Amino acid sequence: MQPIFTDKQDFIRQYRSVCHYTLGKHYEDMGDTERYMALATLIANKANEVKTDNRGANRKAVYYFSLEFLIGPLLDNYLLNFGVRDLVEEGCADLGTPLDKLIEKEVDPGLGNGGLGRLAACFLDSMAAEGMDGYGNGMRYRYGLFRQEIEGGRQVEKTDNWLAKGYPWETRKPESAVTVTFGGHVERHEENGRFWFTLEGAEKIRAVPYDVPIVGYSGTTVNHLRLWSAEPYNEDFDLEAFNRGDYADAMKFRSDIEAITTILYPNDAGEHGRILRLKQEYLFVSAGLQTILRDYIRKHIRKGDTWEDLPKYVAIHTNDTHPALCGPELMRLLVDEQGVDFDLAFKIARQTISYTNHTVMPEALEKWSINTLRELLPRTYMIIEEIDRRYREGFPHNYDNWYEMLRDTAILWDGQARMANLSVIFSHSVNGVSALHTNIIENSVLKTFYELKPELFNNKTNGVSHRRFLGNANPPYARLITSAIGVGWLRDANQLEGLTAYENDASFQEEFAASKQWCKERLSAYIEKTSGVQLDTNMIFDVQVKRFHAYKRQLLNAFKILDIYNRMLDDPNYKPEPTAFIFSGKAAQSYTFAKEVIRLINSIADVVNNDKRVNEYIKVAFVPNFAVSNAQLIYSAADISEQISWAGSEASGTSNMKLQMNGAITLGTYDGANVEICDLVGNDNIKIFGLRTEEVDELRRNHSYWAWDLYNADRGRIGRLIDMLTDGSLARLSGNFESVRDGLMVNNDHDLVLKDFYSYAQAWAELTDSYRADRAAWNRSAIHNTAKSGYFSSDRTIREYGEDIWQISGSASRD
Ligand code: 26V
Repeated sequence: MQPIFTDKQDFIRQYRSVCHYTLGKHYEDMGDTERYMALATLIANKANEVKTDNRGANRKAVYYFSLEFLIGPLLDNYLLNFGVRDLVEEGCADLGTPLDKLIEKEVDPGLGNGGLGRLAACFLDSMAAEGMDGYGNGMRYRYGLFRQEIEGGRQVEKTDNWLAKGYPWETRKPESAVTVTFGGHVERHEENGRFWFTLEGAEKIRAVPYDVPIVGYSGTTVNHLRLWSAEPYNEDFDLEAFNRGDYADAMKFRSDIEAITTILYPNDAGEHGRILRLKQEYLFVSAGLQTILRDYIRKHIRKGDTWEDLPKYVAIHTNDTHPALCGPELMRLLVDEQGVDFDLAFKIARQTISYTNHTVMPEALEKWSINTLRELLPRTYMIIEEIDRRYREGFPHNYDNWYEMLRDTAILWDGQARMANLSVIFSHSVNGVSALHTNIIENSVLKTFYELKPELFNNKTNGVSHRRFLGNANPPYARLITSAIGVGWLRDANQLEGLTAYENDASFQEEFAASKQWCKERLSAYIEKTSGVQLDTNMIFDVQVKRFHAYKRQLLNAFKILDIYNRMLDDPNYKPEPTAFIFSGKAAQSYTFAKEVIRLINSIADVVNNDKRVNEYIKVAFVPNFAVSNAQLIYSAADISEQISWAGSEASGTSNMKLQMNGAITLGTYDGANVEICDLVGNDNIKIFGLRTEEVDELRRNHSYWAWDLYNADRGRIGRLIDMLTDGSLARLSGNFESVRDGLMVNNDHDLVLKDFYSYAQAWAELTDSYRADRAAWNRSAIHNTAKSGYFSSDRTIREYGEDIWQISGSASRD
């Protein structure tokens, strides 16, 4: 692979020339945003030039279908992957604006909610790094997930107009547009005993793709992420209405259609806009599949392969149930448009499609009303109905409880289509995202399917892009690691294991501490700018950053802080190890409880940070608008990683992995991938607390937990925390917290916040005591955490998907 720039001078010359021909200006006449735009355009052009058409047509490709891709800023990552980061940094410094200043100008597209969307982006990075033909298929939302501002402690949602200045990484591909239809009715035709179906009178929509190049590490493989945008099928609008002055009427056709790709639905969005959400799911599924089949005809059918060969060349992966219509839609295209026999089409679909489940929360399992499906997608629904009918017909009756088993697994039941069941029935592989989670789906969420077909199920423990979340996010630590073990860890994260040889090295420990200090200073400057809170960088940085959700228990963390506060006020001799508690994350607009927890944390911050009696010891900061870009600043600066969901609730978690990589010690429950972190780093290098999954299950089965018992038994501590929610102690900023109190005391503390409280408070005290007692030991443990984090590179995860599910291996050599 030729380097994209031969040297610094070559880079400067090409950069200047892009300034000139794309923006029509000299570098010297541009502001920083324009300079960023020109640099991003230059790198995007380089990526598009590599765009890997150098592969044989006979290689298998995987298409990763996801409604969410949280790709984050790309420039810094692509410079690293192309191996020109240092050279470009020097070139930019020579020219005038330092690279860091340009990187700050990049938008961070909010095309996802949280872990699921970021995982999809990490997978794109790893597929390209591993040299796989791996493509993303998703949606180009006009507005990303809302921008979060905090006013009076409350989350306020503002539109995220990420495309306002244009997006230099995307290329519109009108020549690859396809037609997607909604509504209409199905007509049956028959000729010589053969029959077929057509869809009549449907509304046509034009789906136009925008491609974003995905640059793999070393720059040899460049794949793409294809994002679909909905546009009118034709522009024959009502000229008469327009001429009458009824502009809104004349243009209504346009806004109805464009609505499909206008916004990203927030997780836990409630009932609003459900039909629009279903249209989104169908649009990117149908458009993506049409593209795949069109390519397959060109590359394979014309050369003599048959449709039966499709699974040899194509794997389609569905990220949760959002793309679940892939199965029936692929069948529709094969049967109606390519004349493939129904049974064969089903077989092809199953061999091609695989599915990952990402949650055990019952409210997140998608269901659609049969009436809605039938009306919106008459022909695709017909196929679902036929597959469901055959499933029932062929269901084994040799089980005593066959009826219950059928009820659990059929696609259609009680007027609803259950998308998880649809996904399982149309897939050859179903996986969970951590060992514990896979266990739970096998033994409860999808239990009956597991009984019927255990061979379908497998685990793929999540991973994260170590290049982005360590290499880009933590420059001083990345340099230190490279100076110790060489640069090979960027390609092969397992090489981080080599750091175990340095764990006990005093000077390495000191340099690690210095890199942490640098990151803390960078973060505290950011926090001061964005939330006005000043943090002392000598404090422990204790971090909980993720979506706000009851099961993730930010409330437990908030109670711990209040408890430390109370104890300090009661006992002037009690001095905790100075700690900054840092929170960040969004709550869904309609998720009242989660939003109240955000307001609570900001109210606690208001009280604690303004109380001179305590604020040399404890500080609380809420970082607004959590996104990939500020996440990178936070992970790298953390000492303690809070992973405190109740056991059995968090499918995997991925911030736990990103924080571990950066040398933070996990304070967590035995949940999700925390279990595997614990196995890898050993009990001495993690702090586990709280009920185990089996204990939670048992307590829920026996109804043996009564929150009021804890309140009454400990009025002075637990009771006091509850009372503070409503007695005005925290009300100064924006009032009391009645609904939070009700969640605990009226709904009997569903998320076991009070139940796990003592164990948690004690674990925190022990962990921070150990920080105070022996800093060298702490640093050793932190370095050990990094050394053992190679397993959590998404490169490893992707290799496992490739081998076990997709039957694809990458071309990247692992030297
Ligand atoms: C559900 C819905 C429902 C309605 C509208 C939008 C929407 C968007 C997403 C979801 C499901 C979210 C599931 C999810 O995010 N799971 C997370 O996946 C991570 C990657 O596997 C994992 O680390 C987290 O533990 C898991 O919560």
